[in-house]
Amino acid sequence: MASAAGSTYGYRFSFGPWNIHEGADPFGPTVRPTVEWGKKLKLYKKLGFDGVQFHDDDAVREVDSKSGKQVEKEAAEVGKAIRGEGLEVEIVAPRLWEDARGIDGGYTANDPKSRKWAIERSKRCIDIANVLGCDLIVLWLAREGTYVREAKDAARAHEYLLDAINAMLKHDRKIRIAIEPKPNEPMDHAYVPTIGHALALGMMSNDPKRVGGLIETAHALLAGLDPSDEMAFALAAGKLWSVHLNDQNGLKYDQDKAFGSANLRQAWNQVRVLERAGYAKTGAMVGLDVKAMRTQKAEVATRHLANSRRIFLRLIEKVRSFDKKVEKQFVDARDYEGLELAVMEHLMGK
Ligand code: 3MF
Ligand code: MG
Repeated sequence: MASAAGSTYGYRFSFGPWNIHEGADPFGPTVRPTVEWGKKLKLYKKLGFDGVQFHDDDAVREVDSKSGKQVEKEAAEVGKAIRGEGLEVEIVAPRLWEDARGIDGGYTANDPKSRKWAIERSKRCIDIANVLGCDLIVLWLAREGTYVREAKDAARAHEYLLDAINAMLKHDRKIRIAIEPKPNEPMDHAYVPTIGHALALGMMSNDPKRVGGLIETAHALLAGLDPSDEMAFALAAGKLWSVHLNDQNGLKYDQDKAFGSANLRQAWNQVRVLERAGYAKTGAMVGLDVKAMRTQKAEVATRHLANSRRIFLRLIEKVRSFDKKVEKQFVDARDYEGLELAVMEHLMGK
């Protein structure tokens, strides 16, 4: 059975420091003490993880108010601590949505000063990634959308997004950008809701080779789409550069539940698609973006991470042990009812 110490079948896992959190929600305050970064860092290997996902300001606090030199100095210290743990930085993402200048979106804000700030901040993010030895920038376009359609010129907004992407690609000739689509929340409608939108935008950029995607399970489900098909689309284009595996119970707020906990069959299909495409061999990591339940006590508030990883590895075993001959027979006979039952029996442990 897969455990933290057991085989990972060639897969490597990552999570972000925000995935160990104080349990606040929109209706109540924090319920667990803050775990300081140094302690979180020590938990990575213990929980079976190899990679750290960062926002720029997870790595360097108050990045806007510091000089470029200071930012790089602090990033270098963080990088050293990470390497000291035998870990690597998988991604760095500019966190534009917590700053007052990003209220109306950063890249697509109507105020040109905000747009300029967003691009400058994204360049700082790239500088931080460079110091951390990471070439992958993730863009979750949180507030790049509208509550009210008439509030922005949507066609123009896509040009602004391209301006920002092109400025980032120009700032550093080696970095790659993975767009993380999400259809809504915090906005009523976001401009890049699916991987199709993300990759199309990348193709319109000045260097399409360096723009790809990160697919989060919950985000695909919120768009009413099947996460495994979203992943397959990106994989077919050679553009699935990371994933945020988690789960989501229907069309409601973004839940970030433990992977497979709400939709086991869909989780199996995501794992199947990754496995069949040789995702592990591409060098990309299996990122998780999961939240602990608010009810969870502090001492067990990392279980959601270990559990998601375990469910992923158990599903790898299930994918590998599914009888390919039986599968082929049902497919050849076009007996998809038979195929479905075979899958269900397999998942139920027959
Ligand atoms: C929001 C998300 C984000 C991104 C993160 C990294 C806070 O729904 O999924 O998590 O994953 O910002 O890009
Ligand atoms: Mg995410």
